[in-house]
Amino acid sequence: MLAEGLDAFVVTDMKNIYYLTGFSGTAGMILLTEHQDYLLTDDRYIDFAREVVKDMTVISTREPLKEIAKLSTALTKIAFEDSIDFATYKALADLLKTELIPSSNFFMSLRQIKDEDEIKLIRKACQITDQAYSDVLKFIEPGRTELEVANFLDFRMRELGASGVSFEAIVASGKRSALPHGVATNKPIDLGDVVTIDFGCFYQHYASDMTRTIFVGQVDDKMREIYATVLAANSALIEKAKAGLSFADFDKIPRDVIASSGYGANFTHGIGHGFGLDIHEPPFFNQKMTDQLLQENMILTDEPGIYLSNNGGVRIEDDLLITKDGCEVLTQSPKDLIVV
Ligand SMILES: [Mn+2]
Repeated sequence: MLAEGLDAFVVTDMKNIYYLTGFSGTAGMILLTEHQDYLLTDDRYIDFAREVVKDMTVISTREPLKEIAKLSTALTKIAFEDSIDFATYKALADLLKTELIPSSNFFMSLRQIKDEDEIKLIRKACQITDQAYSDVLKFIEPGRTELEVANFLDFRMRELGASGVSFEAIVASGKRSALPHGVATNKPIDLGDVVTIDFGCFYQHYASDMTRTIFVGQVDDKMREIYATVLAANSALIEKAKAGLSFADFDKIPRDVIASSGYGANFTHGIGHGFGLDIHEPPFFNQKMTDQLLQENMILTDEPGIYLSNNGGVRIEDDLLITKDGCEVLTQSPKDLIVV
């Protein structure tokens, strides 16, 4: 903050507040200043806040913005997170009457690099995801609906220690698998369907995110070819990902594999993303990002896909921990073509 010339920072994103303090209520704000930091929350959370937040002054209030205005009267350059809604911004501007500096990624840039404890929790979230996937393979059969499969995964991951899903599970069967984000519906899975399953959990606040594509009863040659291409793209990135690789190459390496097989136009989304406390966090990737480099202890998804509206789609997604010399694949579920 000093380096950026800031007197104070108003933190409103609950994930950032958790990251800074370990406080995980649904309401709270933080005011950071040079000599003292404040966590403002209301009576519902005050005991919990006092228990977990030892290095900030914890204040109970139902009007945190007014409190922040009182605490920062002598300060002039106050940053705020530009993700706040307009009403909050307007109230803040009216109360503070000073220079407000919008900030996009101040804390997110810290969150991109995971520490040892965070890696442990994400590793565990991935293990739960792997186990639930292994179990759901025995559950999937013709006649089960996509929603039943999604609910099975949700319940199973909670049984294994997850606090919930990290996002609404995608279970897309038959031609619906060509929808990259086909959230589960009441459609029954049919014999001969391809089924794309993209899901994950939160374990002690940290996410996992995995996709596997399987086949029910049979698989035709076209889908076999597509599957092999997507798997080759996923594997090519695992082979090359390491600290120092450019963001541009992170996208280019797997995308080239798919393009050289003639399906470039059918890979319609980004190659991957960071995740942690949020299921989608920076970094994101494109081929213009030649001067940004992977760093040790980033955790990134590797999720190439090919989608053909008349046949169906295939996506394979793993979670990679970037290391000095390579990467560790945190999701360990098998990727051989599976027909259940
Ligand atoms: Mn993902």
